[in-house]
Amino acid sequence: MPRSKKDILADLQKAVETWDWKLAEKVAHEALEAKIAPLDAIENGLGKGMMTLSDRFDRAEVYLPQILAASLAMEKAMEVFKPAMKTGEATSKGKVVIATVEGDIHEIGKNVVAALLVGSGYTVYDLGRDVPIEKFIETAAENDADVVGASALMTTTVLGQRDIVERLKEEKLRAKTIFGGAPCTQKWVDEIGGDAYGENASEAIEKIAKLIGR
Ligand code: B12
Repeated sequence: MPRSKKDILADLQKAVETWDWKLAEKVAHEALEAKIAPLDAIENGLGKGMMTLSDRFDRAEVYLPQILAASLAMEKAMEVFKPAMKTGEATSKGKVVIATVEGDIHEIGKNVVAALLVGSGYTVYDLGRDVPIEKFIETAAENDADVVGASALMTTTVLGQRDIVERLKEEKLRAKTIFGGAPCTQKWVDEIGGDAYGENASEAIEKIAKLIGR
């Protein structure tokens, strides 16, 4: 008997929480067979697992090796979902450059946002993690990007987001900006003159749609 969507999502969450990449891969395939939308599975299964694990890490109940193993489980499952996320839409909803700023190797949240953007029909230039500010600017200029998004997970690297706003202005590029990551807040984005703040991936998608306005 096929399992319910609720059970499958719960198992995706569990696979990340228990850093079990074999389970993550297996249940990701099961989710596709059960016709669960990849975006749903990523946000409400895998993503939830990473969020609860983050909280446990903050309470020192788990440590970096477990977090690393959980990231791997998440990545393995994302690989399974990726081919199913090609939208097939003839026209792109807009061009978005996204990456994690220089000095910062955290990429799980950025990957979730990028995956949701691809799945929602945007053309995404995902530059990866630990990306120099100039690379954001160059890519935005070369592709006439509509939006530049940057993730920063540390109080030290969040400053890179401010540099992006400044450099885009200096180069007179038309791209709007959106920022996210643990130390980033609406207040910070207002302070640096950014255009939007995304607390989570769904909010990121919503706000990017507004920024592009088509
Ligand atoms: C996973 C993790 C790691 C993994 C990263 C694996 C990977 N491939 O990404 C590993 C183990 C490698 C790691 C390493 C380190 N980490 Co770490 N890590 C975390 C942890 C536990 C969870 C982050 C995460 O993935 N969350 C799950 C995702 C889904 O959530 P998210 O990232 O917040 O993303 C969501 C939103 O923020 C938003 N969002 C994210 N990006 C963007 C971008 C845009 C444009 C938008 C709109 C929205 C958006 O949408 C996402 C989806 O909902 C956090 C704790 C925390 N509370 O965040 C610490 C944390 C970020 N790490 C921390 C530290 C200190 C480090 C290390 C320096 C540790 C060390 N001593 O070596 C190194 C970093 C080295 C470096 N130069 O970068 C600190 C940072 C403290 C600070 N100074 O600010 C934290 C806060 C832990 C802590 N409480 O101390 N880490």
